[in-house]
Amino acid sequence: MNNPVRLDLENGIAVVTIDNPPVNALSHAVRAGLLRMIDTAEAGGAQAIVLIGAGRDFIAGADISEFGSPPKEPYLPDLCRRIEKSSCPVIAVLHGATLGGGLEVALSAHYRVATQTARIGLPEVLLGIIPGAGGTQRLPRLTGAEAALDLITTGRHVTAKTALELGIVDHLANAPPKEAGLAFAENIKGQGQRPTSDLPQPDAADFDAWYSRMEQVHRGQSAPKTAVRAIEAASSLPFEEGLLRERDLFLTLMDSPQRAGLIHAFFAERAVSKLPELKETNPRDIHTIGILGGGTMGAGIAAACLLKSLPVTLVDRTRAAADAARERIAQSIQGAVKRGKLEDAAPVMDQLVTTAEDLDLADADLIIEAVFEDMETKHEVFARLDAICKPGAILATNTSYLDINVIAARTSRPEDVIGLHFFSPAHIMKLLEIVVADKTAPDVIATGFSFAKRLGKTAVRAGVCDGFIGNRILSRYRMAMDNLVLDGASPYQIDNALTEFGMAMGPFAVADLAGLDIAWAARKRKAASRTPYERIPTFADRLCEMGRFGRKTGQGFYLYSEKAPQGIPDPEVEAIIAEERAKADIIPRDFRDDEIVLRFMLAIVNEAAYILDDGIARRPLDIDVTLVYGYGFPRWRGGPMHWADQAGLGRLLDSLHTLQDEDPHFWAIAPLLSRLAQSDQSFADLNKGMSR
Ligand code: T1G
Repeated sequence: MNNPVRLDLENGIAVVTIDNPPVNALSHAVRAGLLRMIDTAEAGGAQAIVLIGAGRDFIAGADISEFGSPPKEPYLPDLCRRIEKSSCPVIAVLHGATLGGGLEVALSAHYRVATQTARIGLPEVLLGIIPGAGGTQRLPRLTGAEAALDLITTGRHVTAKTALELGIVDHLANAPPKEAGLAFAENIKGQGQRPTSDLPQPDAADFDAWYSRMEQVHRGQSAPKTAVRAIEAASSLPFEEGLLRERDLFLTLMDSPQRAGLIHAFFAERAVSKLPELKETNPRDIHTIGILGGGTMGAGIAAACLLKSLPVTLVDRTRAAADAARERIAQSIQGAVKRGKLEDAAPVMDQLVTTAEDLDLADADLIIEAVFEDMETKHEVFARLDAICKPGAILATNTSYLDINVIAARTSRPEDVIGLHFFSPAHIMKLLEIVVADKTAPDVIATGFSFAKRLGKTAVRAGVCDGFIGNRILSRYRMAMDNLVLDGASPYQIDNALTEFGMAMGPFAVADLAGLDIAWAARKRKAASRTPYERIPTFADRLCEMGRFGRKTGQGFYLYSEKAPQGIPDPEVEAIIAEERAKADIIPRDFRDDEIVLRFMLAIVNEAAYILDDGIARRPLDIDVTLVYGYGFPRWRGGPMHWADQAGLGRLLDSLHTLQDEDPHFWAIAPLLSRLAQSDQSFADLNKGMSR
């Protein structure tokens, strides 16, 4: 774009409009344009300057696609200083996204007016950085240190009304941005400039307490605790020195792998829905949802739909089962009320019909089956749905590993069949795997993605295989960790090493939560097809034989009690493991935490490379988003494929070769990984050109 900033004179007032779609980010051209227009307005003797954004947003912040390239002048902090020192009074009109550098521009203006649409915040910590253009120095001068600490360390957005209460804005307007700015300019005529930097320093807060809280809450992350130090500078240093301190801290974070990981995650989660078939196809209309099966998953999916105002008809086998499902759904909706997500449960519950009559699904536009995970049962269900549902209805299965091609073949309309794999609790977890079978029609895929968006979920396209993307990888890293236990590591050391690495939970704590009986049943089911090389976690079988199924039975790998709801290690489990090792003639050895983490990551990355080669995931970024949103992988590491690129594929390949010597079958190296490493390519190279 030639000139993304323009100036219009309106009765002696310069209206400067930033027009850089989609969100008016502060690209180099915008920064340069703003500087030029401030000069022009002053030279022309404007009485005031009104800053607005074209379209919905004021400014959504720095242009983060420029991060990682060498910065170009004018730099944002200098632009902000220039605005603040302008010889004309400057009024910023905050509307739509007014975030990050966008808010920093507004804080440098002399007056701030907000319209009702404004979403105001400094979300930099979510990108692994802190505000770098005076935000940590100016905001606390307006709001006090406590409120600034809260806003900057959470990165949360506030409404115009809250911003007024906090002292961030001077006035709320009920008019379009330009009119609001011009009217305000009239009102402040003759009042001159009012630089935020002239305001008194904020009082000190208990910065050390904030710092330790950030270390605890955001384990492993640098940005939130660094933000505390920057805000501390606002109360302890003169303004100019505070700016320099902020700059130093900001630049260190800009160079960090956490920043690179979080920016990768930001773009990856937007790229997952950029698929050729979605560009060319319109989704089908979805007004009503049918759900078959009212267990944990079915009820969770129903709650997810209801919370987004989609009417649901839920069918279970008996009236009593349907009533129980209604009760489960009501609890989830009540939970949303308690969490402040919803005001009143009643109108939401009014959109729900629970019944034992599957003919009631006849009019639904999208039917999601969430019955027992068993192929025979699924066959029956799909044959029935095929007979009942109207033409054009989408028949979805929530299976987490069964072959959807086989399920689709049971219907006369395989093109209408798709997998919608939700994660439990379905009304809370953000990930939805959209599993595309061989005959699924493109508009059905498009509908899956638009449905996910409607539910506020992040959808990833997956192909059909045992476990799709996520559970296939999970099963592989679980096996790697089980093998480590057999060889000498304790489940507690493994969980600890991986949570230190940043995983939300360790794999053994997760297994306890999911129920050890589930994996036990899967092991039994797969026993016949097991290869002779597969190692069996007999210690887990032993726990199950003792009725230790995890949290639901109060004991699994951990012991649970009212006093220790998160579980504590159990020496009895370690004794059982030792016995099983002895039976298998294994001489246990010690593993360092970094060896554990490396094996965990290699198991993921190697399996992911197979998944890419098999076409189950189209791009590495789809795998990154799956693991971050569905499996508690630390977002600030960008996802496993991004991690692998950072670690260096050549180095990882070397480590895999060493492991292959130890266990050639488990650690058989994915050809894609060798190809990439040998040609000096990365997973990021595979993402390129595939996300538009
Ligand atoms: N830079 C570049 N592109 C951006 C962008 C940004 N800041 N924000 C959004 N986009 C693109 C996005 O990739 C997508 O592109 C399109 O805009 C629409 O976004 C010095 C260092 C603004 C609330 O962190 O939170 O300022 O995919 O799909 O749901 O201190 O985007 O269509 O090609 O998300 O309506 C701080 C990040 C930067 C804001 C809009 N700012 N953005 O949400 O649409 S750091 C942020 C958002 C900074 C200074 C620092 C959201 C949104 P495409 P979208 P949306």
